[in-house]
Amino acid sequence: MTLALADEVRDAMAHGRPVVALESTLIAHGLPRPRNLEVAAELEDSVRAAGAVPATVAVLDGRPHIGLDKAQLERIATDGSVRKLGNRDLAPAMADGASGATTVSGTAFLAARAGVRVFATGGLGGVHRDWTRVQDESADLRMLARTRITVVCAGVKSILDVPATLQRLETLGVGVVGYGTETFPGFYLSSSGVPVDWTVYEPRSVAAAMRAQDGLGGPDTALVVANPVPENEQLAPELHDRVLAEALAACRRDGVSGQAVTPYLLDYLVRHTDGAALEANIAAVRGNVRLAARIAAVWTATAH
Ligand code: PSU
Ligand code: MN
Repeated sequence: MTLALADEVRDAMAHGRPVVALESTLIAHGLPRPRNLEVAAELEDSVRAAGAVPATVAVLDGRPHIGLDKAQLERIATDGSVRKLGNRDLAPAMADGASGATTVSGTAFLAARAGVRVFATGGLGGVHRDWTRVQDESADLRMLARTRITVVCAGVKSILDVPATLQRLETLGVGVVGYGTETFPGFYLSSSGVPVDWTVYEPRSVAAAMRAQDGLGGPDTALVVANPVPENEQLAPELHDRVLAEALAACRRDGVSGQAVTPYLLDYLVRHTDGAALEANIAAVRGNVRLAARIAAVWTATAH
């Protein structure tokens, strides 16, 4: 079999128990060491505490893994040679025997292949600011347009052009629901200020939308559950806006492009906010993982 499923994950799926896929690029390339390994382990624990099984997704020595053991998770978090793998990188990485952390696009694809329906991350990739000059749009969007998976996130990263990204999601036919909010979250910020068309307040409402999606059939598109970071844990908005402007200028000045852009900007924000951006990012991911576990629990209890 091409995919290596952890025993625990295989077992849970065979018995209809909840599984939550977790993305690994945020661990390997989004959070600084050594905090990243602590967070990775904490996220897995919180999925377990909620009665679900965590399945962190990554490619190890050319083999896609759905669920990692402790040593494998440690490798993703600490080995500096671990690559960043979007969906398009999976085949070359496999052929090359390479190891890499998967982005939202890579994770969504592999998780769906393995039959995992619920997935948690921090913030989605999207359309970058300055898109009229540089055509940088994350592969996350296109993958979400062709994968039936429910992604719990704190919106899209605020380093992006948020209205343009939401417009793209609409064009691509990807469903977006705010969780307990009428505005789309802003990743580090509780709100991006942009309204959402749909708001849900309970995990069972998300599961109901998933069931409706299955009932309809039709295109395999994702359902984005946009869950804001709590206001008391967000990055102070003025600080966010000021440092982000500096970060974008520095990124342009340094000529950073392609896959390196997102990690560069996230790192800049952490270093120039005295770690406050890191705390907000972790708080957002934590909340998403907890919510994803609750959604997965209702989903397995009521579906099929
Ligand atoms: N969420 C975070 N930190 C991250 C990411 C998400 O809190 O680093 C990652 C995800 O893997 C997402 C990627 O898919 O950033 C987007 O990268 P790009 O813009 O290069 O597509
Ligand atoms: Mn990009």
